[in-house]
Amino acid sequence: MNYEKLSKEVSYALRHAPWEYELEMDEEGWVSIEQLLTALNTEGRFEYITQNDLAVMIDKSDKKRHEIKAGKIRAMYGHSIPMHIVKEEKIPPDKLYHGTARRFIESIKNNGLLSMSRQYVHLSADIDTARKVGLRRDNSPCILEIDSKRAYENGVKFYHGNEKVWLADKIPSGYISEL
Ligand code: HQG
Repeated sequence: MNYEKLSKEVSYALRHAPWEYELEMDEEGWVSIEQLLTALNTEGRFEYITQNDLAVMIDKSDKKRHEIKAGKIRAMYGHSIPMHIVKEEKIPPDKLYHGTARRFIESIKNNGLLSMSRQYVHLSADIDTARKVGLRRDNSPCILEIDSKRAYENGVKFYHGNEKVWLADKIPSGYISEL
């Protein structure tokens, strides 16, 4: 089984296009594993996929992107679908980080960090993770430090993604500095 390819397709289904797979998603992003397996196995792009394959996929992945609970599966972050996915609000650590391309810095300084095509701004718990995120878009990414303590105290909401990924609403530029 190509678990990386499977993870990409499951992320696509759960973050961006559940309707293409006829999935009923609840407001926290959960879908029935049975529905997902039926769609994937009907499509026939993979060998026959079982619930255990989904568990192995999550286990082998470099990042914790999905979670399984009580016969359901969901993406932990990354959503772009029109239906709002409710995330658990959480008090952030004092500092968070965001790795991005140098070409976006000017706009981020002017407009703050925006969620762009996703539902939330994505932040990293540590600099190393932020650098990896930034490397997706720039060979020499820029790492931004977010004064999340002050932002939180002033009413910016933060949410749990996974142990490395934090989510937030718009971060105004006054809380952002370049490392
Ligand atoms: C940028 C991956 C101009 C922002 C990663 C980013 C992450 C602005 C891009 C997760 C802006 C959006 C999310 C502004 C933000 N002007 N550009 N005002 N505000 N941007 O992919 O954070 O492997 O939606 O800097 O590792 O890069 O898929 O967000 O460059 O955890 O599991 O707009 O996706 O995880 O890009 O990445 P994205 P992201 P997976």
